[in-house]
Amino acid sequence: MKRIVTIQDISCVGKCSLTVALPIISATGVEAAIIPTAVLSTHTMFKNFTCKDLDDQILPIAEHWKNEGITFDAFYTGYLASAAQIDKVISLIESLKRKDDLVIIDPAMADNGKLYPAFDENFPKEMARLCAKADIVLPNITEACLLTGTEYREEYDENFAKEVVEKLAAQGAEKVVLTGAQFDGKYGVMLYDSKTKEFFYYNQEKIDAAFHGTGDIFSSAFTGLLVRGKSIEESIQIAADYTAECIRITKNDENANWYGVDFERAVPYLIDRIK
Ligand code: PXL
Repeated sequence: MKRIVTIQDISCVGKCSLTVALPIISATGVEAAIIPTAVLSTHTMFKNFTCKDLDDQILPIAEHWKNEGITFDAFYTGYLASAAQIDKVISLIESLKRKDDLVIIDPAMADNGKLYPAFDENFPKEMARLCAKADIVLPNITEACLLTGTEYREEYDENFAKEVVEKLAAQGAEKVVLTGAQFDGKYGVMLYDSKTKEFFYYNQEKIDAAFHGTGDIFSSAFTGLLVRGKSIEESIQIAADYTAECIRITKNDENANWYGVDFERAVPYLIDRIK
């Protein structure tokens, strides 16, 4: 059985980061090991959330695993609690990664032109150092702009999206998967492979609704599918369709929570698509 270690926070309520990564990776038929970067009472879109940084656990956990000979097919990182965690996560990957293991980085730090509340302006520069180590980096357009020092635009065209992903790849990542790529009346996911210099675009129907945690749902499904053995293009398509299905279900349920999507109800859809 393949095994992923995912490194991100545990928001006790909020349906994001580890509370979605664990069930979704499991649903893809891949083992999910974790390192919680912090424990929060809720995600940071709630007011007055608590946060305990688990920074001092990252390296001791890595050392124990190294001594036990524990290996992973992929290292998948999401929301990190502070800039100080970046070097620790880089050390962990350098210490445990074997030649063919995948490094997948979701620079979960911003959306809609704005950094998440817990981060200062220095954070994207630090996150860019981690993204430089990635086989695949999974930003939205806000994150791609912040990581490359590009001025954010609410509206942009295909050339702008291509330029930003090329710039990000030039900083070190081999492939860039830009989520929520919206231009020229289209909405979808753009893949750039810096080795072949090729682009792939998966066009989706745009659903008129925005929910927290959908980036984590896409990234978790994508990573599970890829490690399970799907091609990168197929992993993008199924993960994007699954995320859309989660949004559709949530939008159509007037009793759904405001703080996240009902990804649980679409798990059968995801499993059906894997068969
Ligand atoms: O979904 C990204 C995310 C993860 N973790 C925490 C967050 C957010 C987005 O707001 O606040 C704690």
